[in-house]
Amino acid sequence: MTAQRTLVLVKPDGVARNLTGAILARIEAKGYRLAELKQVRASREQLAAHYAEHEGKPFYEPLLEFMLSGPIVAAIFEGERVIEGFRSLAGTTDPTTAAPGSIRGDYGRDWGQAVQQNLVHGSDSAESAEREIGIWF
Ligand code: IDP
Ligand code: MG
Repeated sequence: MTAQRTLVLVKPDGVARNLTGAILARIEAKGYRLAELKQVRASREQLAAHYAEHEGKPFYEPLLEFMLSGPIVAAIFEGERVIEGFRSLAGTTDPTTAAPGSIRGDYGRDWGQAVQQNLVHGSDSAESAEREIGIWF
């Protein structure tokens, strides 16, 4: 069996704050292999596909606007249980209360639109990972 894959996005806040290298370094340091990497400007269509599960929620439109606001770095990382391993490194969704030591806990906070600017995305299941990798690569 090939090692598990996950899609990681460094969101526009992470790129704008020059945290891309620091974030990728944490994932590599945990032992996951960087398989693909690129910087992109997302299209609305890509984001609508990526965030389809959230369509209709109050934060959906502002989330798309945020994700369109600047470059994103997309990566594929590989390794045993990398999906849950990266979600643990990222920390919980709300950066204000994400555990210190996690990416969101160490670098994130509420900048005015609570929860939204939380630096990273990581796939939440093997099915999501394959679907999302198809959107970005
Ligand atoms: P996750 O990124 O931890 O998997 P999801 O619930 O899948 O969290 O939400 C997707 C993204 O939508 C979050 O990472 C965050 O940027 C944004 N988001 C989630 N909940 C809220 C909210 O209540 N207000 C504003 N933005 C939110
Ligand atoms: Mg999610």
